[in-house]
Amino acid sequence: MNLENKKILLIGLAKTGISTIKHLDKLGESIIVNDIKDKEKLSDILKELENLDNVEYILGYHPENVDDIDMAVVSPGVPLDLPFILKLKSKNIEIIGEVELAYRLSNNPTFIGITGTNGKTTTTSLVGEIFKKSNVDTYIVGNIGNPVIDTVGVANEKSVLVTELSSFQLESIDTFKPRVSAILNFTEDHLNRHHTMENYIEAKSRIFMNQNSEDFCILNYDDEVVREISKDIKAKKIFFSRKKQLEEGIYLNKDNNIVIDINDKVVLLNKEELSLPGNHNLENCMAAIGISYVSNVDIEVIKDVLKSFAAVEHRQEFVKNLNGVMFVNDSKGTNPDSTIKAIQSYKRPIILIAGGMDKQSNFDELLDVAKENVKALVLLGETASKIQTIAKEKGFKEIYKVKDMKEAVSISYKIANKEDVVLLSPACASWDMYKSFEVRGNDFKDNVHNLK
Ligand code: UMA
Repeated sequence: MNLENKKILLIGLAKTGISTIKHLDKLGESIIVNDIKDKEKLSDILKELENLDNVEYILGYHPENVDDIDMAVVSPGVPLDLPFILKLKSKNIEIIGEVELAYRLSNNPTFIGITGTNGKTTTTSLVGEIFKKSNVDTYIVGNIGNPVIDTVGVANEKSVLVTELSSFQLESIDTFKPRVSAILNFTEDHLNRHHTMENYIEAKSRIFMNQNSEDFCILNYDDEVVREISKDIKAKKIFFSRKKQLEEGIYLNKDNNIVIDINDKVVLLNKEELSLPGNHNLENCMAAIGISYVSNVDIEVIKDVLKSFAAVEHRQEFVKNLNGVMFVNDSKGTNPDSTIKAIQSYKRPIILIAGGMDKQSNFDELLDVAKENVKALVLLGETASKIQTIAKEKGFKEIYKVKDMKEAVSISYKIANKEDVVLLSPACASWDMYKSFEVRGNDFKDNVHNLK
């Protein structure tokens, strides 16, 4: 990719922006950096970048004048329908995301792309672990929290980049072509950004748009939308199912053994041998099996990892058992469906700490499921009142609205009996109260550890 003499506008100065600027600066490019946040709010980041030469900043607003820009690189969190982005588009200025930029600048590593509403992080971590255990030069990158551009100049044609891809990141790819892609599931999420479910599905479907018959796409047969969009896929399709014995693909047989039936028939292991609990994790494991199998990974390595893999931080993470009360951190549960899956993983009574930034999600189904075994709701953040109103309509009696995590944890512990689970699974993004879901999860864990 030739960036010579191009004036590049980089939008968003957080994780993605910082990594991108550092890389472009190393290449000697001149960059204009723009963020809606002002100088004061970004002071720590600006300090970190103060030694860079070719950077000009426009901070506190998005610019009106975009005349001398040749190309724009957007961070995932920046909506593509902002008026100033539309203006760039109308002037035919190329707009790409960091994933696309990293792909173009990379030295031909094998890209694996994983998307879906829920399970992305777990599947990405599982696949990463499988490749690492196979002694492959592996990088676990993308939405999981590691910008892909950090691998440019380090990864080579022997490396594998296991890339978690959000709808936000996929919206701004153009030529990105993974060797193996995977689509796990679709449920409602990010409607405040994509406006309709159709737009959300369309954004995620971009993962396979550049793939051809040499590539692979691993797909969840049990998800109706995934089945529907699979009609447009040119890559070799490998379906997995935990509900149906497929003619070809990966499935569960009547003895609960996971079977790979692609070229040969391999009975891999029993469902009970998987280290991760719950049906949703069974699906994540099946996706990871599909990705690894078509990448020619040794079956024994796949098996070993699936038997021993420990949960990902902030994803149904066991925190502490205090006097028989189990505390679980699922701060990565940032949409109702993800929280439903967490609730369904426990047979014991649950005290659910939920609420956060309003993404215009619908909480009806979550609260219907919650009636089974959630005995109390502890609500915080922007959506607390909205969830409370629906919960009352559905007959919930024990509802507590709290101001912060400290109060949420202390009330939960006060009302918990032995054998209860106190589960933080907010069903909402964290950005109304925290910088990220990780900071929210850590706040929960700190407060749990401080309980007497
Ligand atoms: N900004 C603007 N104008 C806007 C919106 C944002 O200037 O209209 C600025 C903000 O002021 C801020 C910067 O953009 O300074 C933030 O950029 P960003 O939101 O893209 O944040 P990054 O730190 O770069 O993190 C992004 C992903 N964030 C989002 O998609 C919101 C991270 O995913 C990802 O880990 C990281 O890149 C590295 O690839 C997080 C996430 O929450 C985990 N993802 C969503 C999810 O999983 O549900 C999609």
